[in-house]
Amino acid sequence: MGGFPNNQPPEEPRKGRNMFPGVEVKQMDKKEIGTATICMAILALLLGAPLAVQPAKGAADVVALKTQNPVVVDGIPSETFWSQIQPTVLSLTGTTVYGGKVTEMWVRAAHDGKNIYILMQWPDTKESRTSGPARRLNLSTPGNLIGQYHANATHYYADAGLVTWWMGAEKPTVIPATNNEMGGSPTRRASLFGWTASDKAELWAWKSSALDMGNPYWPYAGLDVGVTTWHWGDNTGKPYTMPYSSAYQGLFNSTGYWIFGDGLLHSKGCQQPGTTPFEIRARGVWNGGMWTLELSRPLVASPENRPYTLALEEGKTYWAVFAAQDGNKGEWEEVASRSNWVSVELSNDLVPLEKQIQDVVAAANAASKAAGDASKVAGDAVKAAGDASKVAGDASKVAGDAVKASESSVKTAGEASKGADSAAKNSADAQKVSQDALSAAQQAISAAEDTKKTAEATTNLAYGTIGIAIVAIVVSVVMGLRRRKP
Ligand SMILES: [Ca+2]
Ligand SMILES: [Ca+2]
Repeated sequence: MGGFPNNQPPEEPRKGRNMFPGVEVKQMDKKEIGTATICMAILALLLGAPLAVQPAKGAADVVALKTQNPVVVDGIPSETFWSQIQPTVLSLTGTTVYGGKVTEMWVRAAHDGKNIYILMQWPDTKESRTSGPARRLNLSTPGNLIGQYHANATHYYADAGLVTWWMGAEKPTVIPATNNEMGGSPTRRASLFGWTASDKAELWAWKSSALDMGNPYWPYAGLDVGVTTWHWGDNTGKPYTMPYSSAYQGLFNSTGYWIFGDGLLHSKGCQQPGTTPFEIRARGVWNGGMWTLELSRPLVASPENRPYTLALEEGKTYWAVFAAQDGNKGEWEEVASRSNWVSVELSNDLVPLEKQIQDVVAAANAASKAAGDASKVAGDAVKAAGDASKVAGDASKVAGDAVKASESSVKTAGEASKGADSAAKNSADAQKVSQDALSAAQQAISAAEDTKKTAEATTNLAYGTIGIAIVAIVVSVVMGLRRRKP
C-alpha cells in the first residue's frame, strides 16, 4: 500500500517545523508564528523571491481560495494551487483520554465555485488499511466517554480522517464531536458534549479501508473489501458498484446518526432512506510517515441529500472540526484526535498564481482591445481618407465634367457664333432675295396691273364691239322687218 510514485509528501513533520518550504504556515494559538511569518516574508523579500502565498484576507482559520484548474481527488496534492494555499496547522487533542494519538494536522482548502476541496495531512508512523473486530475496553463508562480499544501489532483498526461541518449559523458552543458513534441514545457522547436535538452536523468519514480503494478494486461495498452487495436496509443482497473512492457521509445530533445511502454499510446509527451515497469523493495516500487525504463535495448537495447537509456558498464562513484516527494505536470509532472548532471561509479570491495569470491575461486583453481600438481608429482614418479621396475624385470628375461642359459650351458658342454669322449672312442674302422678290413682285404686280388695264380695255372694246354688233343686228332686223311690209 502507499505505492504511489507520483506522491512526494513532505518529510515527517516535527513540531514547529514548516513542512512546506516556501509556503507560509498558519498555526493556530501560536503567537510566535506571527514573528516567524514576518521573518519569512523579510527573508523572501531579501532573496528577491515573490511570496508564494498571500495572507488570507479574512479572519478565518482556514481560507478556501478559489481555483479554476481541474482537481483530481487522488490523495496526491500535485495540483499547483495546493502549493499556493497557506496550510493551517491544527493542534489535535483526544476525544477521550485514549485518543489524541495524532497531535497535529495540516489543513488546506480550496473551491472552484462548484465543489469544495479539502487537503488534510497528518503524521502516522504506520499505515493501516484494515480493521480487526472492535475490542472495546472500559465498557462500564457511560457513553463510552473514556472508551478504549485494544490494539497491538497484530490487532488494529483502519486509519481514518474526518470532518464535521456545523450546520448552525453561529459559532458552535458545544464541545467538538467528530465520529460516527454520535447520537443514538442519551448515553452517547453528543449529548454528553452539550449537543441537543437542534444541534446538527454533517460528517464526512473517510476510512482507509474499502471505501478508499475505488478502482480497480470496485465493485465492492461498505467497509469490507470484496463485499459486492448491499448488506443493510431495503437493498440488502442487491449488487452495487462504487464509482470512485469515497468517504461516507452522515448527519448527526444528540439523538441519532444517519448515514447516507440506505444499505451502504452496517452502522450502529441509522441509515437515511432515500439519500444518495458517494457525494464525498475522498482518497488517501500514506507515504513516508504521512497521510495525505484529499476530499471533495459539491457545494450544494443533491436534492435528496440537501435536507441533511450544509449548503456551502462562496463568500461565506462555516465551522468545522478536523480529526484523524491512528488505528494502529487504538483510535477507532469514538476514540479520535480532533481539532477545536475551526472557521472555514470560502473566499472569492483566486489562488495567487491564478490571480497573477488572470491579471496578466486581463492586461493582455486590455492591450489587445486597445490595439483593436487603435486599429479601428486607423481603419476609420483610412476609410475617411478613402471617402475624402472619393469626394475629391467626384469633385475632380465634376470639375472635369464642368470643363468638358464648358468646352462643349465654348464649342457650341463658337458654332452658334458661326451659325449666327451664317445666319446673318443668310439673313442678308434672304433680305436681298426678299427685296428682289419684292421688287419682282412689284414688277409683277405692275405688270399685272398693266395686263389688267389692257384686259379692261380689251373688255371695254369687246363690250363696245358687242354693242355695235347688237345695234347692227337690231338695225338689220328692223330693216328686215320693214322690207317685208307690203
Ligand atoms: Ca490531487
Ligand atoms: Ca496508522
